Amino acid sequence: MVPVLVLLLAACQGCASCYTPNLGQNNSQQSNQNSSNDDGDDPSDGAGAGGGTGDLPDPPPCDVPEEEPNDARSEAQELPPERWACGFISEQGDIESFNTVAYEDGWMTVWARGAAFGSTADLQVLIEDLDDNDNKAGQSWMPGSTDALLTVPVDAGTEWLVQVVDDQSTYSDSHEWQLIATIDKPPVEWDFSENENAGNNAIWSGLPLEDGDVVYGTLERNDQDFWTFDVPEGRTVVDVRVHAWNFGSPADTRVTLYRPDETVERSKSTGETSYDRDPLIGRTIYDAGTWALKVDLAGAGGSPLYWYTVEFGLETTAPDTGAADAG
Ligand SMILES: [Ca+2]
Ligand SMILES: [Ca+2]
Ligand SMILES: [Ca+2]
Ligand SMILES: [Ca+2]
Repeated sequence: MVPVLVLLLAACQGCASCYTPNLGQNNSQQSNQNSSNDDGDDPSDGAGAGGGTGDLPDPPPCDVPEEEPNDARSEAQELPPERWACGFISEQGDIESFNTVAYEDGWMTVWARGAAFGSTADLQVLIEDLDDNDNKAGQSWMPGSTDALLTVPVDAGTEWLVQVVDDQSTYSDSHEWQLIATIDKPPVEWDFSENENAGNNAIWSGLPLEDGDVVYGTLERNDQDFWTFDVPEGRTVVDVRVHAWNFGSPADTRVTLYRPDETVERSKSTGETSYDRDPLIGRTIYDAGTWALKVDLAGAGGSPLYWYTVEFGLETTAPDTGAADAG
């Protein structure tokens, strides 16, 4: 489901009705009372609407409606995997707290949604491993949407605190939200992972990259991950493409290219637009030798949940271009 969710979200930023989960279909309280109304009124004229149910509120539109107070972690409600919770950011500083369990190894997606049904909330979601308070992340996702989504690697049996807040600290009776946690396969693929044990915080100690490699790493607080690559004589085009934020990682990353003399060739924290937080670098370079590529965080945070991949490309053309014209 994760790739499907991501694709659906990515395909329709800002649209009003991209994904319509099966909400509330099991609520048996709905509408059966009206059958006792045998006065012959045209049922479509609406004149007697609601008359049979008195002051009863609408049935909750989800499996786990919030039960205030739920602000404190000690008040967290249980949220089973694959079930929707729902409620309202209804007062200043309102926090909605849930506990969920990763029932298998995989990647957990936590999605707080509101945009598709006209919520006025700008949602932010926060997660924290209940056994390791440093293993936490938050995100107010994504450009073009007021929803929030996190996709992070989790181990089977880990228990998580999941909280929803309004990113702007506003509230109202139209700050409605819905929340789900699911486990699925990783949203990206890679060839090999970083090796922190080899000391990749130092410039020349990172693993070597070759054309076509896709590599994976995570960014703890104050972490930096170096990789190296060899540039032959000639004209070389280097392509670096990070996948993180756009696939639900909390990591807002930055990429820096270092020349063989350790000076900076290029540093970038955005993609094709300034709103794209996944860096993209396409650069023509001429200095032969061993180069370094650094990935670190442009934004705050850092934990084992702050994952990224780098797609690396390196293409060199012959060093003697122009020689034919000389003769
Ligand atoms: Ca609430
Ligand atoms: Ca609350
Ligand atoms: Ca790392
Ligand atoms: Ca590192």
